[in-house]
Amino acid sequence: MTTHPAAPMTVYDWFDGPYPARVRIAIAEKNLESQVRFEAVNLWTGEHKEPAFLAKNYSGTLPVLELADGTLIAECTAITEYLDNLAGPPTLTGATPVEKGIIHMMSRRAELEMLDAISVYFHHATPGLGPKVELYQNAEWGLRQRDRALRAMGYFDTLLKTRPYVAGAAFSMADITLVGAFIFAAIVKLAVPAQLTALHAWHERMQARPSVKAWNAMVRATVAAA
Ligand code: GTS
Repeated sequence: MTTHPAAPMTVYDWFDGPYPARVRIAIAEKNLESQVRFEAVNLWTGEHKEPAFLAKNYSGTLPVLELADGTLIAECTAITEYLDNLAGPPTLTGATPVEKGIIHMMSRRAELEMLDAISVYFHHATPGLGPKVELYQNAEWGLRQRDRALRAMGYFDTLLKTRPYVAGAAFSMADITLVGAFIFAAIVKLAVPAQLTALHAWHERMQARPSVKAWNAMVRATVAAA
């Protein structure tokens, strides 16, 4: 993904973070690449916990979207909703009331049961981002959340036997959230059991989408250039 220095919106993120990936994929799905520049905030040195960044996002997490007038929007779901309504008809967060409700529910479920659970496992039951950032760790809580994520994989496998996408007939923000969970699972080396064939088949279809391919290519290129 090319970064445009004069673009009207800024995304503060870290190039291979699973949550930042959600917003980068949404930007590509909406063809908004030329409207956005990216500014790196280094998670590994704890830059996201320093006062300058906390002034942009109280929660001290990435990503954050900054609009040309200085408005700040944090939280992947909120950023995706904004971008989806900004450009063309909403394609990621639903057009009708029922679509919006189902997509929000399924995205939240993918978040709570899998992505956030894996994140807690990473921060609590592994070295996480290192001692400078991980000031409190509770390994037992982390391991419980890892098991929660493993259970959720079974749930999403069953669900995807009956529908092509997480929220039903069409690709949506809920699929992007689950892609983020797979990215985090790969980082923490949490294997998705081979017998979950519907989940694996869905993931392969996601990997073929131009938005996800572009993200994978950007990560490979950034790592190679480092
Ligand atoms: N609910 C937030 C959202 O949806 O934006 C969660 C964001 C989040 O946890 N971001 C991670 C973070 O800032 C980035 S990454 O793990 O995907 O790379 N983590 C740093 C920390 O110290 O928690």
